[in-house]
Amino acid sequence: MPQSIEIAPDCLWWPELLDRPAQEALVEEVRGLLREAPLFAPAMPRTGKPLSVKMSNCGPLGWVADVSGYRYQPFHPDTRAPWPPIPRSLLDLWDQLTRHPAPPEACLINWYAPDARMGLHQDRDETDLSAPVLSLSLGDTALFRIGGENRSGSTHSVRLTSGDAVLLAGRSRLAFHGVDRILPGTSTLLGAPGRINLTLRRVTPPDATL
Ligand SMILES: O=C(O)CCC(=O)C(=O)O
Ligand SMILES: [Mn+2]
Repeated sequence: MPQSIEIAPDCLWWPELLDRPAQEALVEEVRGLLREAPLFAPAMPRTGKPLSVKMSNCGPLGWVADVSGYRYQPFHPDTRAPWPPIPRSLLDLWDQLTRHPAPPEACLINWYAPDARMGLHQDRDETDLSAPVLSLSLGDTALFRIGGENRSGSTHSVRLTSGDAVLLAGRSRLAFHGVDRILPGTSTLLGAPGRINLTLRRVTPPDATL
């Protein structure tokens, strides 16, 4: 198991887990996924206010957000086509880093343009909250903020750089977290400023898909 740093209880960070060739290969896979399932513009429930991050998904389920709420669904909100499968390389990383007995069902693809951010939130739309959440960073550095299970609790930040992985597990599975901003121009990986984040999640209890 590669060396990790515990940045909050049971929240592990692997700085530069993926070397440059692995990052380049993953970016190529993501570009292919986005040709099949183009980025869509998620919106806040009720108000319909757009989020600054653009999104897509791969896997049997994808996370979507619109005026009617946050949810997982098996098809793209614009094209209505099923999401493409999760690449083998990501399934292998999930097995290696989570040791979770069931595979992820959703891989959210977040695209951060230079001015995009993600407010403090919990990942809690999954039915199976015992499974961890694994996130990978590609491209520009992000100021990632992590706290505890109460929104008003103390938080601290780490700089996630390209190739880093973060696992929200155990006591941090429901920790509040977010991205304050990205630092445009800190990576040459994408050939343009911006950041891709891939978030892998198990959504349903394992026997639900048997
Ligand atoms: O971009 C990140 O590092 C975090 C993404 C995230 O928290 C989410 O998609 O729920
Ligand atoms: Mn999250």
